[in-house]
Amino acid sequence: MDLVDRLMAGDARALARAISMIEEDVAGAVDVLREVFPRTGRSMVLGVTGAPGAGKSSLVDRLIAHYRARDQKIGVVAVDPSSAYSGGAILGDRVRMQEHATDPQVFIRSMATRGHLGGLCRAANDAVDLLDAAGYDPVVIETVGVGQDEIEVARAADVVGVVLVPGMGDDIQAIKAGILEIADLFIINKADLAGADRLAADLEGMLSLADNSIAGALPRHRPEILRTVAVRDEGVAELVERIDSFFETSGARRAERRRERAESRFLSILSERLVGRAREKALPSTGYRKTIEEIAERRTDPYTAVERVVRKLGMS
Ligand SMILES: Nc1nc2c(ncn2[C@@H]2O[C@H](COP(=O)(O)OP(=O)(O)OP(=O)(O)O)[C@@H](O)[C@H]2O)c(=O)[nH]1
Ligand SMILES: [Mg+2]
Repeated sequence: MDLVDRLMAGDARALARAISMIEEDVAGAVDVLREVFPRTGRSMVLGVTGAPGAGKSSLVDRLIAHYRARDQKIGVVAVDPSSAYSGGAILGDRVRMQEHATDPQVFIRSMATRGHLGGLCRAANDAVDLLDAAGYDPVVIETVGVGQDEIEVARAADVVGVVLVPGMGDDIQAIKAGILEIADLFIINKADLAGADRLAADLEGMLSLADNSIAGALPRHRPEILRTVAVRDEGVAELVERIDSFFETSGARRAERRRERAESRFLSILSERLVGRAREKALPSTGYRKTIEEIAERRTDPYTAVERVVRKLGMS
């Protein structure tokens, strides 16, 4: 059997191998994706994002237990965009979710990148497709909230849970506008710590303001606020219930999101390819460095430099 057949038959090693191929961007990775693609779009994709240390992995660990109790096969992709800068990988997650490491119905994978963030975003989307094709449902994407990147990754999800922690003072101010737009559920984790009530109240206030200012194509669903204590499994059963009901009732929004996702995937692959071709064809590495130098020294403006490349490609 070839890799794709094995993957779709539920062989976890084949799945792991395929994800590595995507991560390493090796030849053949695209063929794998092309082949699995018609078998994707069936799983519920759940995004879990929040600040470093908010308890995302602990929460996901509990979610795994709940979905397993319902006999669902669950896949987790943990993405850490910040590790792109340090070049490190995510070590904690393996440990945090170790309890499930031997369960063949649970697949956990951490992803980091050696290249650029756009690449990580694409790889994460592709990994979700592979897990979906392999029959994992739900597929969870855990991303660390460090900036715009996790918002991009979370966009790949059907349901997005934003994890917050009480007692961080100006936490609310730190919530970026983009997060507000993508959040379907706010999860106040570590609700055992002081300040959960205040955080909930602040959040309510912020959502009321946002109700009046965010205009969307569809009537805006007001995100619910839930409380959990992941380490004690408190509030997690309710969270699973809210996720289910959100998924069931958000068909129109989900369809819209899937279209947005299709568009952003298409455009990002297109631009990656076009830039790649441009550099290959019109800017051999010496030419590339020379161009950057010229712009840096302000001998050429960036628009003219790009125009030169476009002309050279016969595209203008
Ligand atoms: N008091 C308390 N501690 C918690 C709770 N949930 C998680 N923790 C602790 O918070 C710490 C961070 O938990 P993680 O699950 O690793 O958090 P994370 O958001 O995945 O962290 P990163 O992936 O590093 O961003 C751990 O020491 C957990 O034991 C909770 O509900 N209450
Ligand atoms: Mg984590």
